[in-house]
Amino acid sequence: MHSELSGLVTAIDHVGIAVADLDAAIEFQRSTFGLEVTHSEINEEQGVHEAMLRAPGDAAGATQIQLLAPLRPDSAIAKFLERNNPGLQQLAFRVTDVEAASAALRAKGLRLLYDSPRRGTADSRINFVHPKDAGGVLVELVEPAA
Ligand code: MC0
Repeated sequence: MHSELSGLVTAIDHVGIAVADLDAAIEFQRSTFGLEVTHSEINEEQGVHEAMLRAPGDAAGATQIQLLAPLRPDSAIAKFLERNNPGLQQLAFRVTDVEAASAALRAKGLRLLYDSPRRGTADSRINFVHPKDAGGVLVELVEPAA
């Protein structure tokens, strides 16, 4: 098992924005910045209806914007909207091995929100670093599906 993060973080995968109305937010990003939807899904466990968007010049969608709308009032996104209104909710790093990255961060004394990875966008495996241990930023670790 890796004891340090070196080499595990490969990119900024996405930045997540909490929104109240997903369709309106997609239309805003399209008409204002030219972003295109590449994927959308409902993640029941996370309580979100989400869309991933890429810049037209980023054919591979290397770094995406994730729009997150709440499915239910007790979800993390509903709570965020209540407290902060719409805005940046998370920064997601792409990692090669979410378990190894989580272990390396735990070893540094950071709190990971889950004991073991959960299902994220498009069958990725995810975990989160508590925002209070990451400079006030909710950091997600994403290991894309193979
Ligand atoms: C809360 N805090 C944040 C924050 N959420 N700070 C920065 N960014 C955020 N997003 C702050 C609060 O203001 C508070 O600060 C402190 O953290 C602790 O707040 P809390 O009341 O104890 O905790 P909650 O209930 O607000 O929960 C925060 C927590 C929760 C991060 C634990 O949102 C969570 O479990 N998030 C992980 C899951 C998630 O976000 N799912 C939605 C995206 P003060 O100073 O007032 O103490 S799903 C997703 O992302 C998937 C689909 C994917 O990408 O694949």
